[in-house]
Amino acid sequence: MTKAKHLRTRMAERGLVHIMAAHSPLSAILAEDAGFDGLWASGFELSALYGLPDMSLISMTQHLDMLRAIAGRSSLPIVADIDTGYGNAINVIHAIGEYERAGASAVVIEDKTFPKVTSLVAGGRQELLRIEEFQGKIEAAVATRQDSDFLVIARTEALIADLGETEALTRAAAYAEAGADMILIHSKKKDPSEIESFSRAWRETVPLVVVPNAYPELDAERVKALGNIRMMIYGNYGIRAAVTAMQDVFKRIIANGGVQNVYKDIVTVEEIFRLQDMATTKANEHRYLR
Ligand code: SPV
Ligand code: MG
Repeated sequence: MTKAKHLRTRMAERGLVHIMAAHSPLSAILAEDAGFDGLWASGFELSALYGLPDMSLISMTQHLDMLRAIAGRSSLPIVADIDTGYGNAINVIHAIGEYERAGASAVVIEDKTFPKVTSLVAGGRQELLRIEEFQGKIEAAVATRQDSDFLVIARTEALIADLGETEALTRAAAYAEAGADMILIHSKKKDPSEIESFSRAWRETVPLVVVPNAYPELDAERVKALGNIRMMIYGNYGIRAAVTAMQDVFKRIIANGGVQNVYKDIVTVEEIFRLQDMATTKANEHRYLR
């Protein structure tokens, strides 16, 4: 069974899958250990890893390189965040081939113009494509995929752009008509009211995806009660967790003039060896180095 088929099966069986953001193979290994159903190859997280804002500054090649490295160290399906698809429908055709070959099981394409501006920043310049143009991009993605289980997820930024629920519903329905397997509805509101209202108003059979970054209190129980959301993506939690831990430890080392206090609060080197699968390398050394 392909990873894409596995992801679809899991959604059908469990009703809801939990997808964790990964910005590196190591964060992917940690997400798999923790029990997530899949990985989100997040543009925001990779941009932050490079110390850059998430504004189409990271190239497709950089994102693909990281996705390949992640796919090489994790058995989980990967949902690739391909932003606007790197241009028009022709760029999308190229991107789908590249991402499928790199090991992605799904892509999310958003209806913003290129270059995009990250969704949650205050006062962000949020410009949307014409509906017909974005439908062409979705149709191109669907027609290009080789594996029919590979998911094409259309993301509307209508609520992010303050265009209101009616526009969001119109766009989502148009993208479903163009062949999208799922609709990602994004919101920057601090509470989930916009998402819950959209979900209740959504009458199509195409299921929804949410990213509870701005509205953290929308948990799995509330999502399940809505009935048409099949995927939750924890969009920036990997990089925020890493930053929290590093900021704390780095500050304490400076404050304490050494590592004499922090060493017991961080994982051992042996734990890193485990994550690196050092045991296999040791066994290979024993077997092959003569
Ligand atoms: C990402 O993780 O790159 C996302 C989610 O697209 S958000 O940053 O909240 O828009
Ligand atoms: Mg993104």
